[in-house]
Amino acid sequence: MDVKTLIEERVQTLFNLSLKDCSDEQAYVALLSVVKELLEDKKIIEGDRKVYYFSAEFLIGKLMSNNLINLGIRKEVKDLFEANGKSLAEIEEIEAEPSLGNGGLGRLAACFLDSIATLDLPGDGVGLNYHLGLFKQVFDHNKQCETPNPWIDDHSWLIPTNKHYTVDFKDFSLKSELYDLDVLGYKGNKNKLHLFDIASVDEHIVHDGIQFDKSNILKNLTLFLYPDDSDEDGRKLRIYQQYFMVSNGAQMILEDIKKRGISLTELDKHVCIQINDTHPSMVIPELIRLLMQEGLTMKQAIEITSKTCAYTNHTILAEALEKWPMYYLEEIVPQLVPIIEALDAVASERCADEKVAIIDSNKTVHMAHMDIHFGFSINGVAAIHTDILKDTELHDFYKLYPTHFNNKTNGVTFRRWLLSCNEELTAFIDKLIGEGYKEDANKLEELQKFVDDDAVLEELLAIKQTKKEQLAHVIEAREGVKLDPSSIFDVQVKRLHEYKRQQMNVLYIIYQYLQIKAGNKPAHPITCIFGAKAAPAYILAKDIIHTILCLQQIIDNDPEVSPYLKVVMVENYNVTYAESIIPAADFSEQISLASKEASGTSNMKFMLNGAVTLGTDDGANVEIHEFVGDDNIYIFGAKADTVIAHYQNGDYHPQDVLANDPELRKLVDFIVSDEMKAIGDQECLYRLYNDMTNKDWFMALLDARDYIQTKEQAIADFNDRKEWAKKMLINISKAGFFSSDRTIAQYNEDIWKLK
Ligand code: GPQ
Repeated sequence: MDVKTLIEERVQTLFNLSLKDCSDEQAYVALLSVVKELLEDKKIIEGDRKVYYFSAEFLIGKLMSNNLINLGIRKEVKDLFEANGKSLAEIEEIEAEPSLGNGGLGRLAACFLDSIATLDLPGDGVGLNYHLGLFKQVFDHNKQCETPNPWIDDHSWLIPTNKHYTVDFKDFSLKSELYDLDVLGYKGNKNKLHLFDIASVDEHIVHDGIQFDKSNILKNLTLFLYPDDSDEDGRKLRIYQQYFMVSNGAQMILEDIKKRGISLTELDKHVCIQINDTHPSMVIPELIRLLMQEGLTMKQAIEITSKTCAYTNHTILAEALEKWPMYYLEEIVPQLVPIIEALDAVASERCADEKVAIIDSNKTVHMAHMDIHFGFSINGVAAIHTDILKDTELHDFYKLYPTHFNNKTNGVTFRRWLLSCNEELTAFIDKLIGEGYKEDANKLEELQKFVDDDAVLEELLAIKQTKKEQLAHVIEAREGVKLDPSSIFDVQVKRLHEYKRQQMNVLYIIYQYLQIKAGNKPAHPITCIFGAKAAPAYILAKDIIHTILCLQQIIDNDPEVSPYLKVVMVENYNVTYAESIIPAADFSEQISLASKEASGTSNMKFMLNGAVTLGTDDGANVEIHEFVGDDNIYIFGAKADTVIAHYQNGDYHPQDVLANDPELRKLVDFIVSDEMKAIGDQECLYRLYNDMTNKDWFMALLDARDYIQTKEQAIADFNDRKEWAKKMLINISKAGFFSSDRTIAQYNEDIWKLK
């Protein structure tokens, strides 16, 4: 039966209505039920060897649109709804976005699952089923407040399974429940995302935002992703979560191997476990423990585990490399302690230097060190990132294991970040070069032949305009803020972190504000769009949000300024929001302090959608720069080696910069001006001001001047519409390398070696 008939009949059976007469909600429920069945009928990708991607986060976004695309039926369904007076886009809105991730790391995991299935490789995700997600961000009095983000309802895609495992902690054991999500490849077969949970979790213990008793593990284990770890109970809860995730995953893998009649001594020939940053690192001692339980010697178990596990590093920020006091592990998972001690002993035989020790002299366990000593591969996520790991941050390990280090520059799935979120651009590209690029993204290069074709350039600008108008509608509906779609849409959307330097963007806004007040209008009106969540315990990040929201208010209320400058920070930025913001962007802000952004992935999504990058030579910006050339990107700021030297010499002081640049001082001073203090919280404003003027650990002042000048140049260039459209076209045509299909092919070639 064709899909149209299936849907029509389903509405009839479920609601006794015709598609024309049913509500959008009813249409959604019927569509969901049909699509779930189509997924169920898909074959599971098989192979002798399989990868398991262990990750604390899977920021998968809504699934309907993606599933329709990968089933190859989106157009049919869209037409059917249209013929019945309904909009597929509106119906897709109804789905709640799963809240299983935080930022780039989690979104990368989701893109990877899509590409693994698309390349027809056997590979499953392993994670946790957080009921209330990270948190839902709401703004109150220009401040971020956190509330629960429930997303599981009767219409979720989760598939209950009958699989259960027992996970032992020191004081109790937990029986897990496993929920699966189908991950369908583009016009292909499927893999699974396995999300572990327990039945006793109780959402009712949450009060006053996202407060709850952090010691009540039975009720809180899978409530939230990244529970506040500013106190000891919070840190211990994270260990409970991590061990629960990896023990379940490891048990599931061994069960499958045994069922297939394979000897556990052959495990590494059939399984590869990719450890996504350090959150799942305890899988190493846990797998060793389980193998020993099955009768292997410790030596055998260590050897097999080392040949099975591979580690991806996503950061060089020392504070993001997890370390746990040994006594936490003794209190929670004492069964791992002798194994970790044994691993530490083996590691120190290989190298006695404490810098590479697993357990240091303070009895702290360094999770990344365990991964590197006892995994067979360690990779960074962009060329410059891997180089910095080798040369600086992990240099001592590189000397020990030079052949284990490799780079895998990140990528994004074009199914979601072009086909699904930008139908207009997709249709236009189809018309210009055919659909081959959907299977082989490098074919986007063929767009180059239109670089002097005026009609093509004009159409590209027209599509961007359409996407900007659509975004303006979304933002008006959701935030109550009216945007001018003829202004430049300048976008910085990402987690709020000092190293990403939203505070430097703030200085630009203050600069522009003061310029306009002084009678100097910008070359083109500009709208600065932000989206960012701050970790609940990250005070300074919240101060930056407060400052942005105060500026937004001041500018909104100033008729002298608001026709030329607008600021909007959207509430609860998430994947769904990104899908309307990214296609509408003119400028892509990628302004991290060089050396600090491991890769970035929004930079890739923006270029794919024809935005031009304003960025530092950091992360994957470096590779984007190489691909598009100097004329099609705006690079500014200190280079990574300069920055690293400043840290090594301890010779960067914001006061030195300010002493030489009175103009810049005025911008910083504005943060604590009367205007700001009249509407803002003085404590927050002064805390940010004092930090920026006395510490400025991520050197925003160092690059601020260059940043402002570069952005002014970009605004001026924007006015030459034809030249700008060429930049857009070249960015799109060079985006092919950043498809996660390429990234996954490389993981497979160098690390996983699946069929
Ligand atoms: N990343 Cl360590 C996160 O989103 N969360 C984390 O905890 C860590 C890294 C990001 C990183 O900041 C980006 O530069 C990368 O593009 C992204 O991981 C994926 O590799």
